[in-house]
Amino acid sequence: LYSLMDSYAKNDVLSVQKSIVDHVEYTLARSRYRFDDFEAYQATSMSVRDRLIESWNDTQQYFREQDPKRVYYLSMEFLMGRSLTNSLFNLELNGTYREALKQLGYEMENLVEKERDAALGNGGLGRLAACFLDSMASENLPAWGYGIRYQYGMFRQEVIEGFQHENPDYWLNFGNPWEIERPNIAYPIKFYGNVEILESEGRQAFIWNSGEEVTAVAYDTPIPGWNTPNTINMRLWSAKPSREFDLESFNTGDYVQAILAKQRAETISAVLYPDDRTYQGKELRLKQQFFMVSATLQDIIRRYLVTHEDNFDDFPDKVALQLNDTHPTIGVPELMRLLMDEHGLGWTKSWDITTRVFSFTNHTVLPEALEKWPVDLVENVLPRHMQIIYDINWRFTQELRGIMGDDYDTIGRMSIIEEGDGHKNVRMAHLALIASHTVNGVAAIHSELIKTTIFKDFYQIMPEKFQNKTNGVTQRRWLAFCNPKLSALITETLGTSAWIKELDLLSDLRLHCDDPAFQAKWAAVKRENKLRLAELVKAKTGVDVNPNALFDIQVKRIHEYKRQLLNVMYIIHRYNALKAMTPAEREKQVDRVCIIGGKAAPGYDMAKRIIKLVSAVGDVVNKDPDIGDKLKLVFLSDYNVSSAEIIVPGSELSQHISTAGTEASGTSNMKFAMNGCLIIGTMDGANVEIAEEIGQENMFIFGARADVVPSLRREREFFNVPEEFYKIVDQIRSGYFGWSDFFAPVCDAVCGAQDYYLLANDFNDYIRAQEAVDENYRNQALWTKKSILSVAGSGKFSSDRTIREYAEDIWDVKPTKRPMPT
Ligand code: DL6
Repeated sequence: LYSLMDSYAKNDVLSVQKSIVDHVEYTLARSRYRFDDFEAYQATSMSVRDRLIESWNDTQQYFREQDPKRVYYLSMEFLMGRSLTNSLFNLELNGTYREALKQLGYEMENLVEKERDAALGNGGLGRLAACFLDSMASENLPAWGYGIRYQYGMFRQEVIEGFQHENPDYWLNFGNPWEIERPNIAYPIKFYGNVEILESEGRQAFIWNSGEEVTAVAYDTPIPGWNTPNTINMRLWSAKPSREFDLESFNTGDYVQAILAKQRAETISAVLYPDDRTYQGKELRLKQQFFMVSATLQDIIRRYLVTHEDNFDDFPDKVALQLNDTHPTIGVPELMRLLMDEHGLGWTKSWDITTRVFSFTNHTVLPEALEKWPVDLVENVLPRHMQIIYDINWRFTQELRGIMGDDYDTIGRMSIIEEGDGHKNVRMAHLALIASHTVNGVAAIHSELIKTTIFKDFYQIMPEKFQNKTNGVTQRRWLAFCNPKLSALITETLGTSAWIKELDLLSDLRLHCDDPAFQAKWAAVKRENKLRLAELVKAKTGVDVNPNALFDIQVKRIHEYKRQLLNVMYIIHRYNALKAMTPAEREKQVDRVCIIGGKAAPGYDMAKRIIKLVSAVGDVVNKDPDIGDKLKLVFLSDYNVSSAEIIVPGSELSQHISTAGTEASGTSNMKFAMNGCLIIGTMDGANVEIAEEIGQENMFIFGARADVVPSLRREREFFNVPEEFYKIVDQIRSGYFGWSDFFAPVCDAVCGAQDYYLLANDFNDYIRAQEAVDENYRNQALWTKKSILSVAGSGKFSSDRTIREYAEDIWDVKPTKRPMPT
């Protein structure tokens, strides 16, 4: 068999050209003599996909033969971005395809722009899942990602006169060349109905008579690793009408109603919920979650049984299931149901299996983001699952009584069922915690915080479950391919490109940080990347920015806790200070271009007002003739993976300024540091570990530390708030930037007891840190040195390292690399 594994698809320029042109002619049915850039993109992608499919098939075949323990990453979000350049990079075929296309009369750059981002995620959590897939493939893990193939991904943001508009992202409009539909891999997914209990021979059987049934159909996307023949799989489920179901309505003559009911099935995988901040209790969202996990578990069990007949004894030794936050947690009662009701196992055995396969990652300590589903809703949509959840809870609370006796307060706090105001809720985090063998936070500080806040009671009785797994990002996408110039300089300097796999090797750059010749090359690369970013700013906003200015960036979802407002208030402070100077004094100041970008959840009123404020302040500052190039502020709309690939390499200062204790980790901080951008930030999330790795002296750290934040909130009267803070609030309130009524709630939110995120408290220290930024920037040699040291210190933040830790400490899965084709 392995002799056949030699690639059928040849990778020389001529063969690549032939495969592209064949796809133009036979797949797209266009003329090989005349096809446009979009068609060229499609054909090129399909040609690349052919190569991926071969290695995908061979990898899966190898996994089947070796039968190692496998890990499945269950996530409601995968924020993949574009695939063409990433795949070519990982296959190391970039040069060949570029040349092949050039000879055909096409430029790779133009084709790349034709690809729509696959934006099946909100932000950090979804992008982390995408980085993890890349690392799992590159680390040769027998791993798959499972999720939903939303027809509408994250909305496209348009900002018109400062107001956010959400446009649907129908990314599949012109097809998606990267996916492979598998109509033969389909599972029935049931909802609603009732549960019948049949008694026979002293045993109870539970029959779930569903009230609605849809079919989950698999779509596979091959995920190539770097410098390995392994290609793993991302399997996304799409909802289709079930074939058997509802035949009756057809037969009773209500033909049109029956068709409409079938169409409704497709809405389950229609749209990604664009809010990563609050749980909303929407029935459709619960159906989406169940749809994803039910299809996934049926698929995993089916594959397992192919080699293990009807014996589940080895299941926990062959399967690890990672819950990406609580979103897939309904998988816990679903696995119990499948094992007990469909495969005839008893409760004890099923629970033993369940608790040995699941592990759970928490991504937030914000209480409003913790999912709680109303019991009534779960009972209605998933009646059998509600019974199982009650059973799990009953057994768990009995255990607690054994441990803590009649301490009903604690037992009530820990129960899966929250009772109150006549409403009952299912606390999904508690269910996930109870059923998982491990729970982890995503940065050291966050993993400690969950032990003392949201999961305190659980930590007291099951401390052994708690771990930390500091996030990481893939250096393939976030350095090697998004910043080719820096990447080339690093490889030239280190004398090896091995850092693309072993990111710790970057530490050797420290040896060169004081070398003026190296610094000059480094600075030249940054300047080129800044020019690219300046072009993007011009194209998106019409504003010309001075490439000699310091490029200062804050791009991320708009949230009060991330404190974009603090940034804007500082910009107003800077503007006021410049205005108060004489022209001669002004001339001496560092020029700044401030770029803010990010999407607000459509229902998040305050976030939308903050976007408007950014744009209103920008309008005043950018048009002020006294200010000129000294200060610019732009809001960059529709921040997404592809724009980040230009923004990150081109930035010099990036802001990660959440109130300490609120940002679980952050991952863009890692991307910026890896691209030689200095960080201004609080001691929050992964900033703490970034400071350990690259040195606090190479960052601009400010603000209250997490341990004092709770007491600061209680003791506001002792705040040392600069008078200027309230002057700026009044300046906004009084209409200096227009829209005074509209901005009133924004102003109220940072005054007195309302200032939950402590902007007033941190303002002075933030100004101090910003002044240090200017001072450092004036000394370009010092700045460049710090930029080099940032990159040198970012080795820890490779998602390869994170994934190795998950594999060893949580999943117990081993690399399974297929033999290199000869
Ligand atoms: O772990 C990935 C990412 C962290 O880096 C961010 O700090 C955190 O805010 C984000 N969390 C979410 C919220 N999701 N939920 N639930 O996206 O996760």
